[in-house]
Amino acid sequence: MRIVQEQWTEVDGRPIIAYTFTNDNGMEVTCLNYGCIITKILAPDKHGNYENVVLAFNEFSPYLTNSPYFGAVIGRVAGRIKNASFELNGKTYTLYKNENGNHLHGGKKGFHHAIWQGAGFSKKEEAGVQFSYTSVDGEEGYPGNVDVQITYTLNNQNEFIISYRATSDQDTPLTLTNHTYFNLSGNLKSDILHHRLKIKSNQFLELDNEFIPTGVLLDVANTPFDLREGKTIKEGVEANHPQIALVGQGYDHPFLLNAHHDEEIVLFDPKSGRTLLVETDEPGVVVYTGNQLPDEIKVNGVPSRKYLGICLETQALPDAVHHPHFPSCILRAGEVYSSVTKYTFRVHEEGER
Ligand code: G6D
Repeated sequence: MRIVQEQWTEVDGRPIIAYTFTNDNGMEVTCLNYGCIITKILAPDKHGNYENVVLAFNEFSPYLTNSPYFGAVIGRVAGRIKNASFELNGKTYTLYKNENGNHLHGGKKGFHHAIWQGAGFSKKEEAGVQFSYTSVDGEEGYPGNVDVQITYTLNNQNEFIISYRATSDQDTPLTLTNHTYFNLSGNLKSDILHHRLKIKSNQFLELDNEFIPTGVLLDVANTPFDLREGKTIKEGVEANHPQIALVGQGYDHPFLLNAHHDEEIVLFDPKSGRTLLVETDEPGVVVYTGNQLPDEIKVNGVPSRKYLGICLETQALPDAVHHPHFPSCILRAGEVYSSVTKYTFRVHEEGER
């Protein structure tokens, strides 16, 4: 296992460092201490070609001003919070309104825009980096001083593991995730429409016209959201269903997982043979098929477009602060938030297990 770090630039006089760790098979991950952003995951195809399978910019500045959260950690709360406010312990908190009067993805200076303290490590069988950040009381309107550690680890089994840990000195909502867009074709040779997605989920959340959960859990059966046997993204996004149409002919929906660390999410690209297995202890996963990817930006030099990447945001359910029947997203003062999501990269022939 190897790790190297290099300074890319400075922001507000603070160094922006890229950490690149490589395993003994040749799989490589690069990430930044800015937003814990993942800029590269080199994974093999069925011919042993290592290519980048994530959407990223090939320079730093767009991450400051114009990124659809490429590769970034999201927090304090991933997803939307209706009316950018919530009540906790009898007090009403007002958050930064960054979308239609609602709060999205941690607000204006969410965790994706924070500069984290990084500490790289390399052992015989694994290498990675631990990022740390303190979100101070009142940041973006949230209560409590929250200490967060996020550890990225790559091992020799081609597993990339993200471990999240946080504590707070006051009760506060906390829903962390990673917003990487995957495209298993390799170096963006194609979009994701022919990727197959399989998810062990019997229910998904109905969204309103601001893409916020209504609180209704819908059964997936007989809908394009039934991914239990796997579907191509094309089959799903072209389906005639009001919830697919609502978000711009795609998925942008939270699924409630009925399995954990049990091959619950599988993304497969038949052409390259790449398979991504995502396993998590989080209650849900938001599947976003890049329906709103802007046309005016370039991604690794390739013009951005709809369906160029898919996000699999393992997390608590969005707007849980307003839905007591959702799993709670409240981190109690003095308790520990702990979560692990593992991404395993394999190679299969079409139809192979
Ligand atoms: C859009 O609705 C989607 C979000 O789910 C996504 O995270 C964002 O674009 C990047 O707002």
